Amino acid sequence: MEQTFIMIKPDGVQRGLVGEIISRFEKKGFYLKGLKFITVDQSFAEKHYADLSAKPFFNGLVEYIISGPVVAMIWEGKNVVTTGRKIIGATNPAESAPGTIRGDFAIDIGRNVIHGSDSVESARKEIALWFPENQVNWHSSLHPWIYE
Ligand code: 3AN
Repeated sequence: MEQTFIMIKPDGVQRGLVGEIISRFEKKGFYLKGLKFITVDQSFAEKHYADLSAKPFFNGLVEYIISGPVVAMIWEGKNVVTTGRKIIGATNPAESAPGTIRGDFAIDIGRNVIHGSDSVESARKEIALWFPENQVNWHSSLHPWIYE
């Protein structure tokens, strides 16, 4: 089944939003397949954001991501990449709808609380980068109550 990479950024951790964010993905019916609480270094952050290396905000973005611990997660479920992005909301919190994570908890684009993969292909790459040791294999008993 489809998987996505979700990361609660240092501001989300510092502001005590970890439980709230995990809860939103759990309540939707997605399965948590991997989770780690880590502080990454500069070269790792530059790899994660390699696609944005030409952007003027790149250095600030890397500094922000390495400024404290993050919660890195793998979530699984039907259409989880696209639906996960909807739960998160638009990149710029000024444009993210109320009810989304960024719409409810963020103001500034450079402090937007959470990251979610933007395609199945980037999810695959990000999961390989953040979880090189692979993931715990388990099946949730919720399955028959969530899917037809
Ligand atoms: P998303 O995280 O919604 O996929 P991307 O991939 O375009 O958005 O941007 C990655 C991260 O870069 C964003 N989460 C945000 O923190 C930061 N970012 C994007 N655009 C800007 C900007 N104009 N100024 C500062 N930071 C930005």
